Amino acid sequence: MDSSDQSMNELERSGAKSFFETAPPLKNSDLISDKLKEFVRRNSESATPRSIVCVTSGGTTVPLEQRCVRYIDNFSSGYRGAASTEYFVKVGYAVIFVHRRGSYQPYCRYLPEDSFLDFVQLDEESNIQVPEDRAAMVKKSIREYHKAVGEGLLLKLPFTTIFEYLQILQLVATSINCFGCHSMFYLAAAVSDFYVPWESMAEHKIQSASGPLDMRLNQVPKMLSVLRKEWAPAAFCVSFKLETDPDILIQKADAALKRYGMNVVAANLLANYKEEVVVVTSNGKTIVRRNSKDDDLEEQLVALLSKTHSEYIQLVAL
Ligand code: 9Z3
Repeated sequence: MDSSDQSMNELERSGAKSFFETAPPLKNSDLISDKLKEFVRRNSESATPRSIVCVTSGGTTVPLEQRCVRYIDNFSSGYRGAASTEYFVKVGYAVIFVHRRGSYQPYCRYLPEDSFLDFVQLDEESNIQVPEDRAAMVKKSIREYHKAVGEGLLLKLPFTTIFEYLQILQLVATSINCFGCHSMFYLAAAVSDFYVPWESMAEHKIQSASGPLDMRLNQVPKMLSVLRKEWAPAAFCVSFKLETDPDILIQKADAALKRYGMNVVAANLLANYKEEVVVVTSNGKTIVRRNSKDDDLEEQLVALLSKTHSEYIQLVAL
């Protein structure tokens, strides 16, 4: 490691430290820790050694006021994270689904686009019925969701702001550190790069009578480095890189792979992210394409990643 790497580490470490020191304290942090402890206990006691994955999903917000009326948001519906969660459970992972409140949820991805009222009706005695053409799908969702939760394979933790997201990610990372190389981070959430520090944020609603709004945003510390180096050094880490310019996508993904020590960077373009993701590793690049409009690209992506993760576990065990 040369001295510029070392000073970079120091900068990242101190940036992360001051971010957490000045962030508003996470509400329910004791409850979240208890849930994590129980989830980890259940999955580390299971007869067959289980791998665990933290899937992050949806966009983080950046509040502009402490009593927040306005905020900056990041693009992400949470569909990718919700779909991937289902496929991770299917291939045998226990999943901690860290998601934006109100975003897509696993096992009911037809909501919120369609109202749940479209899936139920009342018969003459006012009993709830599911229309025949929807019954098979609803039954499958109920069965799979309750099976995942009942078997202790799914824990859902919601966030809204960048402050909540990073504090929850830290709690998750330190809680599952005991899984070592059997843990994976699948960071599909769209995370703000800029934010207003809590102490310099207006308390009350910013008034328009004061004229045009002039504000300076600080850079969010690069937490991928901290995750990799401090919170979960043995984990298999997959981050996503989203760009709009095809000419810089792969170059940025390569840079993220090296700079943050990721095992995989899944690179996608806003224009076609549902159809194509380039999986970038130090061994090369693989393009994952959706087979048809009725398929989820996430099924193939999760299959490829769980295979690459197994190879990583074998390598570490040598
Ligand atoms: C992604 O690139 C995801 O694939 C999408 C999924 C957000 C495009 P949807 O939730 O969309 O299915 O609607 N996520 C990562 C985006 C991101 O913020 N990456 C950072 C970056 O590109 C690195 S952490 O710099």
